[in-house]
Amino acid sequence: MKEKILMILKQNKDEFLSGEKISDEFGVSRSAIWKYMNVLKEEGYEIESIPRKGYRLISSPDILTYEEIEEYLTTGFIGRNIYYFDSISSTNIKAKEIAMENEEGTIIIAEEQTKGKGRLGRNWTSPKGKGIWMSIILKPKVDPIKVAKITLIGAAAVNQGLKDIGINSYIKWPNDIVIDGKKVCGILTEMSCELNMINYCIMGMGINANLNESDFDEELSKKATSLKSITGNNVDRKKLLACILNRFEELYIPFKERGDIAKTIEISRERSILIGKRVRIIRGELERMGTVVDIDEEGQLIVKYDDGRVEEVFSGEVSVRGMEGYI
Ligand code: BT5
Repeated sequence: MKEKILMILKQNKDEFLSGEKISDEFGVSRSAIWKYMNVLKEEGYEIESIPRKGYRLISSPDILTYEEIEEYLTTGFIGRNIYYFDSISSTNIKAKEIAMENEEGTIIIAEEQTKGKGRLGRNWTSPKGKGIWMSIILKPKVDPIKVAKITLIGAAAVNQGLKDIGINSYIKWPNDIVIDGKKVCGILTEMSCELNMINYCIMGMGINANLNESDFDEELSKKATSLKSITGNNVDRKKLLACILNRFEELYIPFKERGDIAKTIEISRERSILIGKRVRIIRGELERMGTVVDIDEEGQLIVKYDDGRVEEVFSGEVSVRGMEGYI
């Protein structure tokens, strides 16, 4: 009911809605409406109430609930079912817990993660109300070996979503988005599968929207930054989130239906920060130097090693670093 009242307030923004009208529309008492209004106010909605005139929505809080992003969403199924948390250990962990009983496209989103995860057991800094920390539940009927491609689709979607709000970024294959040589987004894809069938796949995205430099410790601030630091302004997290989800669905549907990632590869190449660069490819203890030549049709990185050999690097468990540091 609270969501319905919020919707009608939003639809009539700038106008007063009488308690009677809301009460007739939804068949609840006027005192119940008054209580819902108070709950909304506690959540940060600014609502003016004047006797005999009614209620008027003045402003909405900066939170990433379905009600707040819906107006920007154009998707069919991605982001149409959202679990929203003020604080959580990790959205990927929660997504795994509820993946089996929720449909594809369901999203878990939190204002803060207390145990945000990176790849290979690393941590992900996720302070409250400043980033976009979310996981998407996916159930593609493809061979489990193809799941690494979902990370590439995610990266391309973030790059395009940023472009939609006027921010230029680069893709650092396979899972980072980079601006001014620093990381603004990381992606962690995990899955549960049987021999040749995926039960579910979780794509987690962390986007540093409005973090301040002081949100990163000294070590991290050498390689991480936020959209706010780059643009000098707070970005609209609601709009950005919706743009990313819209772009993700566009790129994911051809993959899900026909295994087609042509558009994703086109974006990955065009916006690649690695092609032409000298890099270190790190696999466990092993480190090799080479130059990135291309990204192939399957989304593999083509590297020419210093000994002259050319190899395809499959995203799996490698880290790619620049000669001196992160890039
Ligand atoms: C990643 O791992 O980049 C994947 C990050 C995925 C985070 C999302 S948030 C929502 C969802 N729920 C989760 O629990 N996780 C996902 P990796 O490539 O391993 O990079 C991790 C490294 O990035 C760390 O070791 C740090 O050096 C650095 N790092 C940590 N927090 C960062 C941040 N907020 N911004 C940029 N770099 C960060």
